[in-house]
Amino acid sequence: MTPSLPYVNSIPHLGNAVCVVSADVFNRFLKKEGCESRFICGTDEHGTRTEIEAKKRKMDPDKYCEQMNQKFKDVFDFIGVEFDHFGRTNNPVNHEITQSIFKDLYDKGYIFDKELTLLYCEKCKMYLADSYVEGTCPHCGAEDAKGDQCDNCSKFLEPVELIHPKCKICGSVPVVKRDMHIFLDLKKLQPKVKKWLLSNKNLKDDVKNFSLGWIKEGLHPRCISRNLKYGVKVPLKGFEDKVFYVWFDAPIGYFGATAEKYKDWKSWWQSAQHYEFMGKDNVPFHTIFFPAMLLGSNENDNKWVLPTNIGVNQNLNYEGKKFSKSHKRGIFLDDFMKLDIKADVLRYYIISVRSLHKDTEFSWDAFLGKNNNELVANYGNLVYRTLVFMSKNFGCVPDVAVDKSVVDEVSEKLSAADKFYWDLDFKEALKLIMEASSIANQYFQHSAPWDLVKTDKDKCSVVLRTCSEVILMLSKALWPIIPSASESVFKQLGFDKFDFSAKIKGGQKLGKVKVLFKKFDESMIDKYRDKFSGDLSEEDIFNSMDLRVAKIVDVKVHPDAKKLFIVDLDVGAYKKTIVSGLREHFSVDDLLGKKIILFSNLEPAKIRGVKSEGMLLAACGSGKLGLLGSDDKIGERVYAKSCSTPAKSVSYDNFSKLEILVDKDGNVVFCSHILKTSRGKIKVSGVGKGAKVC
Ligand code: B3M
Ligand code: ZN
Repeated sequence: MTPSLPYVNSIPHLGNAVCVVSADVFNRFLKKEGCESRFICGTDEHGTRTEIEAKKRKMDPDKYCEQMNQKFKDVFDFIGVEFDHFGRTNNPVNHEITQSIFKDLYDKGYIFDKELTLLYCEKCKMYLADSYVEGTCPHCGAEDAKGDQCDNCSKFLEPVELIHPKCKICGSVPVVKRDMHIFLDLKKLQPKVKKWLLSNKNLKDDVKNFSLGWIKEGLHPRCISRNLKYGVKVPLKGFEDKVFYVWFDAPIGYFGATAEKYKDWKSWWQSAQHYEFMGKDNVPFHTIFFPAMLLGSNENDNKWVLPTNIGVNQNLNYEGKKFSKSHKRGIFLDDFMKLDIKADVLRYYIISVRSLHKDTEFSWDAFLGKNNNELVANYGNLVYRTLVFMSKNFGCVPDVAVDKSVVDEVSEKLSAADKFYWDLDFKEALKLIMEASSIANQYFQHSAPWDLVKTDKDKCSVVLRTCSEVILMLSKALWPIIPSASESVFKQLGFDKFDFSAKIKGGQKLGKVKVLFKKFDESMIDKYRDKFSGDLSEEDIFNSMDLRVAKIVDVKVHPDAKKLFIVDLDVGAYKKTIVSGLREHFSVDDLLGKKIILFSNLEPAKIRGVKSEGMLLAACGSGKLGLLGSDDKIGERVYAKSCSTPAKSVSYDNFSKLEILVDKDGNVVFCSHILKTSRGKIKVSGVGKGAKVC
């Protein structure tokens, strides 16, 4: 069992975590089914990116990877992922296995060399390969295709195929150079891959058809060497200065990581079934490239087992946008560790939105909904109300028979859920388990044990025994998804520890009853949404500002600051007071009665003891200051391109990032749009072209 090996260079975000959590869920499910499994993962460490990141930190690449590898272990551990081993692709045994599989392929004639046209950045002094060169995809026209694959159409690419290539580091246009490289002859291996794909009965139709579609178009030989230092050396005369393409040694890393821990790694990989979990972009590497390598190597008397099935998830986005570390947008697992949210809630959410067919997203509102309406109100509520009531009135699980019809109904749902688990469709499995939980909740509600305890204690015992039985069944079924909560329920039911074979005994003493999940309140969710929304673009900031035509109705001198005025404004529907530093440039009479532009949702601040609730917009240039003004009605909105809903407040820091300038005709311009109200342009006088609104 393997999730794809995450690149070592950035801590996974929630979207990257989907395939790892999915694999953990399936691994736990296999344990429930009594299967022996090995759950292996590790960091994918080679490639240009690692060299650059290590250099930035003045570290040896291997040391840097070792450090990052530990961080990955920590974050995965935090979200309850229990690997049997989490290794590294840069370990000696992986180098060895990679070179030996390469030799198998070489011996059987699946490797050839060829002079290649490459892209070279003269400024960065390096060959541009893989993610270091970007350009337009020749197949689909997407503008940000990488040198080895287009994220939009998933097609494999060679850097020279890119239209308008650019160096990803410095943006310059690379030059073309020629060099000898080695190729894996996928064309020659194609019939074998096709045969395997057709014979695999487990792969989902869309995965299989997608891959067969590639075969139909015809596979092309793929360059598997790179001009880099950090990587697995190519063991071939004349190529000693080259290393393997990261996608050549990375999947072999599944074997390498296993070998780090288990002596019998080879016989395991040559006999056990192999389940793989990954995001959609990684599919062709696992249905074509890696199988081709293994099939070629098998001709040399190996018996590598090819993937039994592949669990594919589509992308998970963040609140409608892409996750971005550089823009501080979205939750990364290291951030998540610092929040007051249980890992089980995140696991539950990931599985409940994990889609095999379409992109989905993490949204804070949906996250709150899943927690409050499903975990708290359904499963959590069932457990808590049953156990609290039972503990108060009976002190143990009553020694009576269960209500068979309810248990049967729940069993039926749970068996159906198991089928979905086997089919790697965990979202559907979870849906059925939660339906089973609803059945029990309704049963509890309709039976009204709080009345029965007074009128018919025997019947009340049956209800509670039945609910306890169902809680045990649900907790076993949910353990793969929310392990900590399930284990806690076991303790609450009076068991020492979690055990799939556990059975309730009549009279069994209960443990300490605890709340499993807490309700999230809106304010916490608002806080987190704000925290992870990322840097705003200038346009976002401008659009979130509330600019209004306002009239100055009173001007007083600040009692404690000679340079400041206290200005009262009429904004139509409301009045505002601001503290302003205009005194150096204007007299009270200059200002009184004037219509100006108020930045009305600027974060309020106390200035020398007086609260200021906004700011007048003025442009300054060449030592002069001009107030922005308008003839329009008091209270009218001022905007640039179009009017949008303003934010609650905008910080001065954000405002100061904006470039709002006066043009040669005296217009005020933001992002080439003139500031205006619905009836006319905003004016400014006394300053010239280039004066900046501040
Ligand atoms: N590291 C790509 C990724 O993290 C790559 C997977 C390797 S699996 C052998 O998405
Ligand atoms: Zn460059």
